[in-house]
Amino acid sequence: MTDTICALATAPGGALGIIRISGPQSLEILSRVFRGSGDALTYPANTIHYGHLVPLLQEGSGEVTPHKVTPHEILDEVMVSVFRAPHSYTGEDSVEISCHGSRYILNKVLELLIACGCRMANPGEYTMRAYLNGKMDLSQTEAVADLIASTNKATHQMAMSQLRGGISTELGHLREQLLRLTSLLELELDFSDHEDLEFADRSELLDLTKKIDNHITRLSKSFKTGQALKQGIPVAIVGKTNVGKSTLLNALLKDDRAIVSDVHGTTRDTIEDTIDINGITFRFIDTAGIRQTTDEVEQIGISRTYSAIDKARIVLWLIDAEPTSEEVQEMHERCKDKSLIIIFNKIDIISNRSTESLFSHLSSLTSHLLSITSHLLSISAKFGTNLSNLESTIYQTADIPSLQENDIIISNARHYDALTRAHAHLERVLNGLNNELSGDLLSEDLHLILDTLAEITGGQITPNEVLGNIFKNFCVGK
Ligand SMILES: Nc1nc2c(ncn2[C@@H]2O[C@H](COP(=O)(O)OP(=O)(O)OP(=O)(O)O)[C@@H](O)[C@H]2O)c(=O)[nH]1
Ligand SMILES: [Mg+2]
Repeated sequence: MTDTICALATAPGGALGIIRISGPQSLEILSRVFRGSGDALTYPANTIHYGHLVPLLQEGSGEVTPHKVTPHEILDEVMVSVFRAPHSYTGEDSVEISCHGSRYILNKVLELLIACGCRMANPGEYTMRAYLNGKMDLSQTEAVADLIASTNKATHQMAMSQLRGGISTELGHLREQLLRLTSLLELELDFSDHEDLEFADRSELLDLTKKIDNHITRLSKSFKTGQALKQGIPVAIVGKTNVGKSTLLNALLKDDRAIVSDVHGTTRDTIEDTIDINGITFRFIDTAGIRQTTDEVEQIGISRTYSAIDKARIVLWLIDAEPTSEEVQEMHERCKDKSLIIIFNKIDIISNRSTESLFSHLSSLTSHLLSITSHLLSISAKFGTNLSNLESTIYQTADIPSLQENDIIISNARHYDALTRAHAHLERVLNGLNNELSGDLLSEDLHLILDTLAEITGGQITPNEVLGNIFKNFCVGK
Protein backbone atom coordinates (compact mmCIF):
# COMPACT_ATOMS: atom_id res chain seq x y z
CA MET A 1 0.00 0.00 0.00
CA THR A 2 2.83 2.39 -0.76
CA ASP A 3 1.08 3.60 -3.91
CA THR A 4 -0.82 6.83 -3.77
CA ILE A 5 -4.13 6.29 -5.53
CA CYS A 6 -6.67 8.63 -7.07
CA ALA A 7 -10.20 8.32 -8.46
CA LEU A 8 -13.38 10.21 -9.07
CA ALA A 9 -15.62 9.57 -6.07
CA THR A 10 -18.84 11.06 -7.46
CA ALA A 11 -21.10 10.05 -10.34
CA PRO A 12 -20.46 12.05 -13.51
CA GLY A 13 -22.96 14.70 -14.50
CA GLY A 14 -23.37 16.58 -11.21
CA ALA A 15 -22.52 20.21 -10.47
CA LEU A 16 -19.51 19.10 -8.46
CA GLY A 17 -17.07 16.23 -8.85
CA ILE A 18 -14.97 14.97 -5.97
CA ILE A 19 -11.59 13.44 -6.64
CA ARG A 20 -10.09 11.42 -3.86
CA ILE A 21 -6.36 10.90 -3.33
CA SER A 22 -5.05 8.47 -0.73
CA GLY A 23 -1.60 7.24 0.17
CA PRO A 24 1.69 8.43 1.57
CA GLN A 25 2.32 11.00 -1.18
CA SER A 26 -1.12 12.62 -1.10
CA LEU A 27 0.02 15.95 0.36
CA GLU A 28 3.18 16.12 -1.70
CA ILE A 29 1.22 15.55 -4.90
CA LEU A 30 -1.37 18.12 -3.84
CA SER A 31 1.33 20.71 -3.21
CA ARG A 32 2.50 20.34 -6.81
CA VAL A 33 -0.85 21.03 -8.44
CA PHE A 34 -2.67 23.25 -5.95
CA ARG A 35 -2.18 26.96 -5.37
CA GLY A 36 -3.90 28.17 -2.19
CA SER A 37 -2.79 30.06 0.85
CA GLY A 38 0.52 28.67 2.13
CA ASP A 39 2.22 25.44 1.25
CA ALA A 40 -0.20 22.52 0.92
CA LEU A 41 2.46 20.21 2.34
CA THR A 42 2.02 21.82 5.75
CA TYR A 43 -1.78 21.87 5.83
CA PRO A 44 -2.98 20.42 9.13
CA ALA A 45 -5.34 17.45 9.41
CA ASN A 46 -9.08 17.97 8.95
CA THR A 47 -8.83 21.35 7.24
CA ILE A 48 -10.39 22.66 4.09
CA HIS A 49 -8.73 25.10 1.69
CA TYR A 50 -9.78 27.28 -1.21
CA GLY A 51 -7.48 27.59 -4.22
CA HIS A 52 -6.70 26.74 -7.84
CA LEU A 53 -5.54 23.65 -9.65
CA VAL A 54 -2.72 24.46 -12.02
CA PRO A 55 -0.97 22.50 -14.78
CA LEU A 56 2.61 21.27 -14.54
CA LEU A 57 5.48 22.55 -16.63
CA GLN A 58 7.57 19.97 -18.45
CA GLU A 59 11.23 20.94 -18.16
CA GLY A 60 14.07 19.77 -20.41
CA SER A 61 14.97 16.89 -18.11
CA GLY A 62 11.45 15.57 -18.23
CA GLU A 63 11.06 16.59 -14.57
CA VAL A 64 7.59 17.97 -13.79
CA THR A 65 7.40 21.06 -11.60
CA PRO A 66 4.80 23.70 -10.84
CA HIS A 67 5.31 27.09 -12.40
CA LYS A 68 3.86 30.54 -12.21
CA VAL A 69 0.43 30.49 -13.77
CA THR A 70 -1.41 33.09 -15.70
CA PRO A 71 -5.18 33.20 -15.02
CA HIS A 72 -6.05 31.50 -18.31
CA GLU A 73 -3.89 28.50 -17.37
CA ILE A 74 -5.92 27.75 -14.24
CA LEU A 75 -7.62 24.38 -14.60
CA ASP A 76 -10.27 24.89 -11.93
CA GLU A 77 -11.25 26.78 -8.81
CA VAL A 78 -11.54 24.16 -6.08
CA MET A 79 -11.92 23.33 -2.40
CA VAL A 80 -9.48 20.84 -0.96
CA SER A 81 -10.06 18.77 2.20
CA VAL A 82 -7.00 17.41 3.95
CA PHE A 83 -6.95 14.31 6.19
CA ARG A 84 -3.90 12.86 7.81
CA ALA A 85 -3.17 9.27 8.82
CA PRO A 86 -4.60 7.56 10.76
CA HIS A 87 -7.63 9.87 10.97
CA SER A 88 -9.05 9.40 7.49
CA TYR A 89 -11.44 6.96 5.81
CA THR A 90 -8.56 4.80 4.55
CA GLY A 91 -6.36 5.40 7.57
CA GLU A 92 -3.76 7.00 5.26
CA ASP A 93 -2.95 10.60 4.36
CA SER A 94 -5.80 11.59 2.06
CA VAL A 95 -7.06 14.54 0.10
CA GLU A 96 -10.45 15.24 -1.46
CA ILE A 97 -10.61 17.82 -4.21
CA SER A 98 -14.05 19.30 -4.94
CA CYS A 99 -13.97 20.44 -8.54
CA HIS A 100 -16.66 21.66 -10.90
CA GLY A 101 -18.41 18.62 -12.36
CA SER A 102 -17.25 19.00 -15.96
CA ARG A 103 -16.02 15.77 -17.52
CA TYR A 104 -13.23 17.74 -19.17
CA ILE A 105 -12.01 19.22 -15.87
CA LEU A 106 -12.29 15.92 -14.00
CA ASN A 107 -10.37 13.99 -16.67
CA LYS A 108 -7.68 16.70 -16.77
CA VAL A 109 -7.30 16.66 -12.98
CA LEU A 110 -6.94 12.86 -12.97
CA GLU A 111 -4.35 13.11 -15.78
CA LEU A 112 -2.51 15.73 -13.74
CA LEU A 113 -2.49 13.59 -10.62
CA ILE A 114 -1.26 10.57 -12.57
CA ALA A 115 1.53 12.71 -14.09
CA CYS A 116 2.53 13.53 -10.51
CA GLY A 117 2.82 9.85 -9.56
CA CYS A 118 -0.69 8.82 -8.52
CA ARG A 119 -2.12 5.53 -9.73
CA MET A 120 -5.80 5.10 -10.64
CA ALA A 121 -7.52 3.26 -7.78
CA ASN A 122 -8.99 -0.20 -8.35
CA PRO A 123 -12.69 -0.77 -7.57
CA GLY A 124 -13.24 -0.66 -3.83
CA GLU A 125 -9.57 0.05 -3.13
CA TYR A 126 -10.23 2.89 -0.66
CA THR A 127 -12.47 0.67 1.42
CA MET A 128 -10.05 -2.22 1.09
CA ARG A 129 -7.30 0.03 2.45
CA ALA A 130 -9.63 1.08 5.27
CA TYR A 131 -10.01 -2.62 6.14
CA LEU A 132 -6.28 -3.40 5.84
CA ASN A 133 -5.50 -0.40 8.04
CA GLY A 134 -7.93 -1.64 10.67
CA LYS A 135 -10.44 1.18 10.22
CA MET A 136 -13.29 -1.31 9.79
CA ASP A 137 -13.85 -5.04 9.64
CA LEU A 138 -14.94 -7.00 6.58
CA SER A 139 -18.67 -6.91 7.34
CA GLN A 140 -18.46 -3.14 7.72
CA THR A 141 -16.74 -2.77 4.37
CA GLU A 142 -19.60 -4.73 2.83
CA ALA A 143 -22.03 -2.40 4.57
CA VAL A 144 -20.43 0.56 2.78
CA ALA A 145 -21.41 -0.99 -0.56
CA ASP A 146 -24.91 -1.78 0.74
CA LEU A 147 -25.33 1.75 2.05
CA ILE A 148 -24.42 3.25 -1.31
CA ALA A 149 -26.85 0.84 -3.02
CA SER A 150 -29.67 1.39 -0.50
CA THR A 151 -32.89 2.54 -2.10
CA ASN A 152 -35.36 2.64 0.78
CA LYS A 153 -35.71 2.93 4.52
CA ALA A 154 -35.32 -0.79 5.18
CA THR A 155 -32.13 -1.30 3.13
CA HIS A 156 -30.71 1.94 4.52
CA GLN A 157 -31.40 0.84 8.09
CA MET A 158 -29.84 -2.60 7.54
CA ALA A 159 -26.71 -1.13 5.96
CA MET A 160 -26.35 1.54 8.67
CA SER A 161 -26.66 -0.99 11.45
CA GLN A 162 -24.02 -3.20 9.80
CA LEU A 163 -21.76 -0.21 9.21
CA ARG A 164 -22.01 0.76 12.87
CA GLY A 165 -20.63 -2.70 13.63
CA GLY A 166 -23.93 -4.40 14.47
CA ILE A 167 -22.91 -7.73 12.95
CA SER A 168 -19.45 -7.54 14.47
CA THR A 169 -20.94 -6.95 17.93
CA GLU A 170 -23.41 -9.79 17.47
CA LEU A 171 -20.64 -12.15 16.35
CA GLY A 172 -18.55 -10.91 19.27
CA HIS A 173 -21.27 -12.16 21.68
CA LEU A 174 -21.40 -15.47 19.84
CA ARG A 175 -17.65 -15.80 19.99
CA GLU A 176 -17.64 -15.17 23.74
CA GLN A 177 -20.09 -18.01 24.21
CA LEU A 178 -18.10 -20.29 21.90
CA LEU A 179 -14.86 -19.48 23.67
CA ARG A 180 -16.48 -20.29 26.99
CA LEU A 181 -17.60 -23.64 25.64
CA THR A 182 -14.19 -24.32 24.09
CA SER A 183 -12.50 -23.32 27.33
CA LEU A 184 -14.67 -25.67 29.37
CA LEU A 185 -13.90 -28.56 27.06
CA GLU A 186 -10.19 -27.86 26.83
CA LEU A 187 -9.97 -27.47 30.53
CA GLU A 188 -11.41 -30.93 30.84
CA LEU A 189 -8.78 -32.23 28.41
CA ASP A 190 -5.80 -30.45 29.97
CA PHE A 191 -6.57 -31.48 33.52
CA SER A 192 -8.31 -34.77 32.98
CA ASP A 193 -5.67 -36.61 35.04
CA HIS A 194 -6.33 -34.42 38.11
CA GLU A 195 -8.94 -36.40 39.93
CA ASP A 196 -9.48 -33.76 42.57
CA LEU A 197 -10.65 -31.18 40.01
CA GLU A 198 -14.28 -30.74 39.16
CA PHE A 199 -15.42 -29.72 35.69
CA ALA A 200 -18.59 -28.48 34.18
CA ASP A 201 -20.82 -31.45 33.60
CA ARG A 202 -21.96 -32.34 30.13
CA SER A 203 -25.49 -31.05 30.67
CA GLU A 204 -24.07 -27.58 31.27
CA LEU A 205 -22.08 -27.89 28.05
CA LEU A 206 -25.19 -29.07 26.25
CA ASP A 207 -27.21 -26.09 27.50
CA LEU A 208 -24.54 -23.69 26.37
CA THR A 209 -24.32 -25.38 22.96
CA LYS A 210 -28.09 -25.18 22.53
CA LYS A 211 -27.98 -21.49 23.38
CA ILE A 212 -25.33 -20.93 20.70
CA ASP A 213 -27.35 -23.04 18.28
CA ASN A 214 -30.41 -20.82 18.82
CA HIS A 215 -28.31 -17.74 18.31
CA ILE A 216 -26.82 -18.95 15.00
CA THR A 217 -30.23 -20.22 13.84
CA ARG A 218 -31.82 -16.83 14.57
CA LEU A 219 -29.15 -15.04 12.53
CA SER A 220 -29.40 -17.54 9.66
CA LYS A 221 -33.18 -17.27 9.56
CA SER A 222 -33.00 -13.49 9.22
CA PHE A 223 -31.30 -14.01 5.84
CA LYS A 224 -34.65 -14.63 4.13
CA THR A 225 -35.88 -11.25 5.32
CA GLY A 226 -32.54 -9.64 4.53
CA GLN A 227 -32.60 -10.94 0.97
CA ALA A 228 -36.19 -9.91 0.48
CA LEU A 229 -35.46 -6.41 1.70
CA LYS A 230 -32.33 -6.08 -0.38
CA GLN A 231 -33.57 -7.51 -3.66
CA GLY A 232 -37.23 -6.58 -3.42
CA ILE A 233 -40.07 -9.03 -2.86
CA PRO A 234 -41.14 -10.65 -6.14
CA VAL A 235 -44.88 -10.38 -6.83
CA ALA A 236 -46.22 -12.07 -9.99
CA ILE A 237 -49.42 -10.72 -11.58
CA VAL A 238 -51.06 -13.65 -13.35
CA GLY A 239 -54.38 -14.70 -14.83
CA LYS A 240 -56.18 -15.29 -18.10
CA THR A 241 -55.73 -12.95 -21.05
CA ASN A 242 -57.49 -9.59 -20.93
CA VAL A 243 -58.32 -9.68 -17.22
CA GLY A 244 -56.40 -6.41 -16.69
CA LYS A 245 -52.96 -7.55 -15.48
CA SER A 246 -51.05 -4.89 -17.39
CA THR A 247 -53.60 -2.26 -16.35
CA LEU A 248 -52.97 -3.25 -12.74
CA LEU A 249 -49.18 -3.09 -13.16
CA ASN A 250 -49.48 0.42 -14.63
CA ALA A 251 -51.85 1.50 -11.87
CA LEU A 252 -49.52 0.26 -9.14
CA LEU A 253 -46.50 1.92 -10.77
CA LYS A 254 -48.52 5.06 -11.60
CA ASP A 255 -46.82 4.83 -14.96
CA ASP A 256 -47.71 3.74 -18.47
CA ARG A 257 -45.22 0.87 -18.33
CA ALA A 258 -46.99 -2.00 -20.11
CA ILE A 259 -49.16 -2.00 -23.23
CA VAL A 260 -52.86 -2.28 -22.43
CA SER A 261 -55.40 -3.28 -25.05
CA ASP A 262 -58.58 -5.30 -25.34
CA VAL A 263 -56.79 -7.69 -27.70
CA HIS A 264 -56.34 -11.04 -25.94
CA GLY A 265 -52.67 -11.99 -25.57
CA THR A 266 -51.29 -8.44 -25.66
CA THR A 267 -48.48 -9.12 -23.19
CA ARG A 268 -46.06 -11.70 -24.56
CA ASP A 269 -43.07 -11.34 -22.28
CA THR A 270 -42.74 -10.65 -18.57
CA ILE A 271 -42.48 -6.98 -17.62
CA GLU A 272 -40.93 -6.08 -14.31
CA ASP A 273 -40.73 -2.93 -12.21
CA THR A 274 -40.55 -1.98 -8.56
CA ILE A 275 -42.53 0.14 -6.14
CA ASP A 276 -41.99 0.82 -2.46
CA ILE A 277 -44.81 0.09 -0.04
CA ASN A 278 -44.16 1.32 3.51
CA GLY A 279 -40.42 1.45 2.89
CA ILE A 280 -40.17 -2.07 1.44
CA THR A 281 -39.39 -2.70 -2.23
CA PHE A 282 -41.74 -5.00 -4.15
CA ARG A 283 -40.86 -6.27 -7.63
CA PHE A 284 -44.04 -6.58 -9.68
CA ILE A 285 -43.94 -8.89 -12.67
CA ASP A 286 -46.68 -8.55 -15.28
CA THR A 287 -47.02 -11.76 -17.28
CA ALA A 288 -48.50 -13.16 -20.47
CA GLY A 289 -52.14 -14.19 -19.98
CA ILE A 290 -52.73 -17.91 -19.54
CA ARG A 291 -54.81 -19.53 -22.31
CA GLN A 292 -54.69 -22.40 -24.78
CA THR A 293 -52.87 -21.19 -27.88
CA THR A 294 -51.13 -22.53 -30.94
CA ASP A 295 -49.05 -19.37 -31.28
CA GLU A 296 -45.47 -20.44 -30.61
CA VAL A 297 -44.30 -17.08 -29.25
CA GLU A 298 -47.31 -16.83 -26.96
CA GLN A 299 -46.60 -20.33 -25.67
CA ILE A 300 -43.08 -19.26 -24.75
CA GLY A 301 -44.60 -16.23 -23.00
CA ILE A 302 -46.95 -18.47 -21.00
CA SER A 303 -44.11 -20.74 -19.92
CA ARG A 304 -42.40 -17.57 -18.65
CA THR A 305 -45.58 -16.81 -16.69
CA TYR A 306 -45.20 -20.15 -14.93
CA SER A 307 -41.56 -19.52 -14.11
CA ALA A 308 -42.54 -16.06 -12.80
CA ILE A 309 -44.97 -17.83 -10.44
CA ASP A 310 -42.21 -20.20 -9.36
CA LYS A 311 -39.88 -17.34 -8.50
CA ALA A 312 -42.52 -15.17 -6.82
CA ARG A 313 -43.13 -14.93 -3.13
CA ILE A 314 -46.58 -13.43 -3.62
CA VAL A 315 -48.92 -14.22 -6.51
CA LEU A 316 -51.71 -11.86 -7.51
CA TRP A 317 -54.26 -13.97 -9.37
CA LEU A 318 -56.43 -11.62 -11.36
CA ILE A 319 -59.87 -12.74 -12.52
CA ASP A 320 -62.77 -10.95 -14.16
CA ALA A 321 -65.22 -13.84 -14.13
CA GLU A 322 -65.88 -16.91 -12.10
CA PRO A 323 -62.94 -19.33 -12.46
CA THR A 324 -63.60 -22.98 -13.15
CA SER A 325 -62.71 -25.48 -10.45
CA GLU A 326 -59.90 -26.73 -12.75
CA GLU A 327 -58.42 -23.22 -12.82
CA VAL A 328 -58.66 -22.97 -9.05
CA GLN A 329 -57.05 -26.39 -8.74
CA GLU A 330 -54.20 -25.36 -11.05
CA MET A 331 -53.46 -22.20 -9.07
CA HIS A 332 -53.58 -24.21 -5.90
CA GLU A 333 -50.96 -26.60 -7.26
CA ARG A 334 -48.69 -23.89 -8.55
CA CYS A 335 -48.86 -21.64 -5.49
CA LYS A 336 -48.43 -24.18 -2.72
CA ASP A 337 -45.48 -22.44 -1.12
CA LYS A 338 -46.58 -18.88 -2.02
CA SER A 339 -48.95 -16.33 -0.68
CA LEU A 340 -51.85 -16.09 -3.07
CA ILE A 341 -54.08 -13.06 -3.34
CA ILE A 342 -57.16 -13.55 -5.52
CA ILE A 343 -58.26 -10.27 -7.04
CA PHE A 344 -61.54 -9.77 -8.77
CA ASN A 345 -60.98 -6.95 -11.31
CA LYS A 346 -63.33 -4.65 -13.25
CA ILE A 347 -65.84 -4.13 -10.44
CA ASP A 348 -66.79 -0.87 -12.19
CA ILE A 349 -68.70 -2.86 -14.84
CA ILE A 350 -70.22 -5.39 -12.50
CA SER A 351 -73.22 -4.80 -10.34
CA ASN A 352 -72.86 -5.03 -6.58
CA ARG A 353 -75.19 -8.00 -6.51
CA SER A 354 -73.14 -10.05 -8.97
CA THR A 355 -69.97 -9.17 -7.06
CA GLU A 356 -71.55 -10.42 -3.88
CA SER A 357 -72.73 -13.70 -5.38
CA LEU A 358 -69.41 -14.21 -7.12
CA PHE A 359 -67.59 -13.60 -3.86
CA SER A 360 -69.67 -16.06 -1.92
CA HIS A 361 -69.15 -18.62 -4.67
CA LEU A 362 -65.41 -17.94 -4.75
CA SER A 363 -65.16 -18.11 -0.99
CA SER A 364 -66.72 -21.55 -0.92
CA LEU A 365 -64.61 -22.71 -3.85
CA THR A 366 -61.37 -21.36 -2.44
CA SER A 367 -61.92 -22.29 1.18
CA HIS A 368 -62.49 -25.82 -0.02
CA LEU A 369 -59.49 -25.98 -2.34
CA LEU A 370 -57.11 -23.25 -1.38
CA SER A 371 -55.92 -23.74 2.12
CA ILE A 372 -53.12 -21.36 1.19
CA THR A 373 -55.34 -18.47 0.15
CA SER A 374 -55.17 -15.72 2.60
CA HIS A 375 -56.91 -12.95 0.73
CA LEU A 376 -59.71 -12.27 -1.67
CA LEU A 377 -60.50 -8.76 -2.79
CA SER A 378 -62.10 -6.77 -5.57
CA ILE A 379 -60.72 -3.79 -7.47
CA SER A 380 -60.99 -1.73 -10.57
CA ALA A 381 -57.48 -1.46 -11.97
CA LYS A 382 -58.71 0.94 -14.62
CA PHE A 383 -60.20 3.42 -12.15
CA GLY A 384 -57.87 2.74 -9.19
CA THR A 385 -60.68 1.50 -6.94
CA ASN A 386 -59.48 -0.31 -3.81
CA LEU A 387 -55.84 -0.18 -4.87
CA SER A 388 -54.63 1.17 -1.52
CA ASN A 389 -56.41 -1.75 0.11
CA LEU A 390 -54.60 -4.08 -2.29
CA GLU A 391 -51.26 -2.45 -1.46
CA SER A 392 -51.74 -2.91 2.26
CA THR A 393 -52.81 -6.52 1.70
CA ILE A 394 -49.63 -7.11 -0.30
CA TYR A 395 -47.58 -5.49 2.44
CA GLN A 396 -49.19 -7.60 5.17
CA THR A 397 -48.84 -10.75 3.10
CA ALA A 398 -45.09 -10.16 2.74
CA ASP A 399 -44.92 -10.57 6.51
CA ILE A 400 -41.76 -8.53 6.99
CA PRO A 401 -40.97 -8.14 10.67
CA SER A 402 -40.90 -4.47 11.57
CA LEU A 403 -37.27 -3.59 11.99
CA GLN A 404 -36.08 -2.06 15.22
CA GLU A 405 -33.04 0.16 15.14
CA ASN A 406 -30.68 -2.44 16.59
CA ASP A 407 -32.05 -5.52 14.86
CA ILE A 408 -29.39 -7.60 13.18
CA ILE A 409 -30.51 -8.88 9.82
CA ILE A 410 -28.18 -10.98 7.70
CA SER A 411 -28.49 -9.82 4.11
CA ASN A 412 -25.14 -10.86 2.71
CA ALA A 413 -24.77 -14.28 1.06
CA ARG A 414 -21.16 -14.61 2.24
CA HIS A 415 -22.25 -14.13 5.86
CA TYR A 416 -25.11 -16.56 5.40
CA ASP A 417 -22.78 -19.13 3.89
CA ALA A 418 -20.38 -18.84 6.83
CA LEU A 419 -23.27 -19.08 9.31
CA THR A 420 -24.61 -22.16 7.55
CA ARG A 421 -21.21 -23.88 7.70
CA ALA A 422 -20.77 -22.86 11.33
CA HIS A 423 -24.21 -24.26 12.08
CA ALA A 424 -23.33 -27.62 10.48
CA HIS A 425 -20.25 -27.88 12.72
CA LEU A 426 -22.33 -26.96 15.74
CA GLU A 427 -24.83 -29.69 14.95
CA ARG A 428 -21.91 -32.14 15.11
CA VAL A 429 -20.93 -30.75 18.50
CA LEU A 430 -24.51 -31.17 19.70
CA ASN A 431 -24.62 -34.76 18.46
CA GLY A 432 -21.21 -35.39 19.95
CA LEU A 433 -22.29 -34.12 23.35
CA ASN A 434 -25.40 -36.26 23.21
CA ASN A 435 -23.32 -39.30 22.29
CA GLU A 436 -20.61 -38.72 24.90
CA LEU A 437 -17.98 -38.07 22.23
CA SER A 438 -14.54 -37.21 23.57
CA GLY A 439 -13.72 -33.57 24.26
CA ASP A 440 -10.85 -33.28 21.76
CA LEU A 441 -13.11 -34.18 18.82
CA LEU A 442 -15.69 -31.67 19.96
CA SER A 443 -13.13 -28.98 20.45
CA GLU A 444 -11.89 -29.50 16.88
CA ASP A 445 -15.36 -28.63 15.61
CA LEU A 446 -15.61 -25.67 17.96
CA HIS A 447 -12.38 -24.26 16.58
CA LEU A 448 -13.77 -24.69 13.07
CA ILE A 449 -16.87 -22.74 14.09
CA LEU A 450 -14.75 -19.93 15.52
CA ASP A 451 -12.68 -19.78 12.33
CA THR A 452 -15.76 -19.89 10.12
CA LEU A 453 -17.49 -17.07 12.00
CA ALA A 454 -14.26 -15.08 12.00
CA GLU A 455 -14.39 -15.15 8.19
CA ILE A 456 -17.39 -12.81 8.38
CA THR A 457 -15.51 -9.97 10.03
CA GLY A 458 -12.09 -11.04 8.72
CA GLY A 459 -10.76 -11.45 12.28
CA GLN A 460 -8.34 -14.07 13.52
CA ILE A 461 -8.73 -16.39 16.44
CA THR A 462 -5.46 -17.16 18.13
CA PRO A 463 -4.97 -20.15 20.42
CA ASN A 464 -3.75 -17.65 23.03
CA GLU A 465 -7.15 -16.13 23.07
CA VAL A 466 -8.63 -19.50 24.00
CA LEU A 467 -5.99 -20.10 26.63
CA GLY A 468 -6.32 -16.64 28.10
CA ASN A 469 -9.99 -17.19 28.41
CA ILE A 470 -9.58 -20.44 30.32
CA PHE A 471 -7.84 -18.75 33.18
CA LYS A 472 -9.72 -15.54 33.05
CA ASN A 473 -13.22 -16.90 33.32
CA PHE A 474 -12.90 -20.14 35.23
CA CYS A 475 -11.42 -21.26 38.44
CA VAL A 476 -9.79 -24.71 38.37
CA GLY A 477 -11.75 -26.91 40.73
CA LYS A 478 -13.67 -25.87 43.80
N1 LIG B 1 -63.86 -1.58 -17.14
C1 LIG B 1 -62.66 -1.98 -16.85
N2 LIG B 1 -61.81 -2.36 -17.80
C2 LIG B 1 -60.56 -2.76 -17.47
C3 LIG B 1 -60.15 -2.78 -16.13
N3 LIG B 1 -58.87 -3.23 -16.10
C4 LIG B 1 -58.52 -3.47 -17.38
N4 LIG B 1 -59.54 -3.19 -18.21
C5 LIG B 1 -59.55 -3.30 -19.66
O1 LIG B 1 -59.36 -4.65 -20.01
C6 LIG B 1 -58.65 -4.75 -21.24
C7 LIG B 1 -57.45 -5.63 -21.06
O2 LIG B 1 -56.55 -5.01 -20.18
P1 LIG B 1 -55.03 -5.44 -20.07
O3 LIG B 1 -54.47 -4.75 -18.90
O4 LIG B 1 -54.33 -5.29 -21.36
O5 LIG B 1 -55.22 -6.98 -19.76
P2 LIG B 1 -54.11 -8.12 -19.59
O6 LIG B 1 -54.58 -9.02 -18.54
O7 LIG B 1 -52.79 -7.51 -19.41
O8 LIG B 1 -54.21 -8.87 -20.97
P3 LIG B 1 -53.12 -9.74 -21.75
O9 LIG B 1 -51.84 -8.99 -21.78
O10 LIG B 1 -53.70 -9.92 -23.08
O11 LIG B 1 -53.01 -11.04 -21.01
C8 LIG B 1 -58.28 -3.32 -21.63
O12 LIG B 1 -59.21 -2.85 -22.55
C9 LIG B 1 -58.42 -2.56 -20.32
O13 LIG B 1 -58.74 -1.19 -20.49
C10 LIG B 1 -61.06 -2.35 -15.12
O14 LIG B 1 -60.78 -2.31 -13.92
N5 LIG B 1 -62.28 -1.97 -15.53
MG1 LIG C 1 -51.08 -7.61 -20.47
